[in-house]
Amino acid sequence: MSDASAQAAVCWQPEIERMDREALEQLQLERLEATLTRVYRTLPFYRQRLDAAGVDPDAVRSVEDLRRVPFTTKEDLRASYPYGLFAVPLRDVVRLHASSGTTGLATVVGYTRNDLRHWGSAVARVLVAGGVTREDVVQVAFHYGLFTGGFGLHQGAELVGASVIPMSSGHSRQQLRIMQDYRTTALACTPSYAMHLADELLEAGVPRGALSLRLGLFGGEPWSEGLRRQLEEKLQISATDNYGLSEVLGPGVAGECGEKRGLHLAEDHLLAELVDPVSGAPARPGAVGELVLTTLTKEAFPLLRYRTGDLTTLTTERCACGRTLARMGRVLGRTDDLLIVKGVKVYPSQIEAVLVALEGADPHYQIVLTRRASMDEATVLVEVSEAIFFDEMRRQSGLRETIARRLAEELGVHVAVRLVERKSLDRGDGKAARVVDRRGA
Ligand code: DLL
Repeated sequence: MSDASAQAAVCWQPEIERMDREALEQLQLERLEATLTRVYRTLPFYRQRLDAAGVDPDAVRSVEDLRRVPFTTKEDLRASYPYGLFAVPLRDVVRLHASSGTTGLATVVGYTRNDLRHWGSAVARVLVAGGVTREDVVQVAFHYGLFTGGFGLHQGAELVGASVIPMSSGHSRQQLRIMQDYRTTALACTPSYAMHLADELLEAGVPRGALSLRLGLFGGEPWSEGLRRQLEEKLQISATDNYGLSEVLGPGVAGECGEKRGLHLAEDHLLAELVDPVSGAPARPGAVGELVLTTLTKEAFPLLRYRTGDLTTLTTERCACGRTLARMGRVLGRTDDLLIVKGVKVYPSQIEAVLVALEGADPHYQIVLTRRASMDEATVLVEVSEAIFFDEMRRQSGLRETIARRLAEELGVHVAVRLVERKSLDRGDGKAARVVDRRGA
C-alpha cells in the first residue's frame, strides 16, 4: 500500500485505531487504574498478590509502576479452576469458553454482555484490517465450541455485516463444495487447515476459477512468511495473520493490516509489555521477548500482567496504513517450545521457514523433542510427496540430507530429519500439532 492510499485505508473504529498515541496512552492509564482498583476490591487472589508485593493499587500512576505488579501465569489460572478468577457473579456472565490446553485442566473464561460487545468489535477491526467488507461471504472454518475461534470470528464478521457461513472445522470435502456453491470470498481458519484445504482442492481437481475466494484470515497458531506465500499462491488470495488467546479475549487481540508488517494490537482493551522470558525484566528495545498482557476493559475475567508464553517483538513505529496502534511481530514460538539444542536456541518457526522454501518437502511437519542426558534433541518429521517417498533410496536420502543441511545452516546446529509419507502426520482440522514434546517421557 502506498502512502497516498494509506489515508484511505479503511478502519472499523478509526477514532481508536488512529488515535493520537499520547491520548491512547492516557486512555490506557485511566483504564488500568480502574482495573487495578476493581480487581483489588473483588478478587482475593489479586489482593493477596498486590499486598505481598507491597503495591498499593491507588499508587499506580504510570505504566512503569505496573512493572511492580507480579505476573499472572497459566498455573495461577489452573489453580483457580473453574471460576476462581471471575470478577463478577456468574449471573452476569453470558458466555463461557475455555482454552485449548491439552495438558492439565483447561482454563475457563467468562464474558459479560459488555465483554462480548468489546470482543466483537475487536474481531471486526481485525477482519476489516484484513480487507473484509459487508460485501464478503465469510466461511468460518475455525471450530465452534469451547474454543474461541469459531464464535469469535463469527460475531466479528456479523458485526461487519458480511454474510457468515458458520462451517466450523472438519468435513473438508463439504467445505470445498460450500466454498464453490455459496461463493465464499473470505476463509477464516488456522493456516495449517487452510493448507490442508488447498491440497484437497488440488486433489479433487477443482479449478481455481471455480472459487470466488479473495481473502484468507488465518490465525490461532504460528506460521511463517513462506507459508503465507504458498497459501496466497495456491488459493490466489491475500492472507493476513491474526493473533489471540482465550485467556485474554480470544481472536481480536491483534491482526495485520494490508501492509502485512506486524499485527496491530487492540491497545484500548489491553496493555502489552515485552519481557525477557528468563529474568522477567523488560526486553531490550527491538529484541524478541515474551508478550505480557493486562486487560483494560474485561469485566468478567480481568488479568494483570498475564504471561502469554508467546515470543514476539513490539513496535510503536507508525504504520503506513495510518493506524497508530502498536504492532507485534509474527509469533516466533512459545517459551515452552523454545529448544536449546546443544546450547543453541531453536524456534519451531525457523524450521518451518526452511521447509517451505524447499522443493519436494511439504509444509506439513512435526518436531519431536526428546531429552538425552539432560540435553534437548529434536527430530524433524517431514511429509514428502508420494513420488519421493516411494522413490529409490538414493533420491530419498539426497532430499533428507538437503533438508538437514539447510536446517543446520539456518539453526546453527544439527537436527535429525526423517521423511514420512504424505498425510501420515496428524493434520487435524484445528491447530496443527507442530511440536510433540517427549522430553518428560
Ligand atoms: O487460538 C484464539 C484465536 C483463535 C486466535 C482464532 C486467532 C484466531 P487459544 O486456543 O487460547 O486461543 O490459543 C492461544 O495460540 O497463546 C499462541 O501461542 C497461539 N496463537 C494464536 N494465534 C496465533 C498466531 C486462540 N496468529 C495460543 N500466530 C496463543 C502464532 C498464535 N500463534
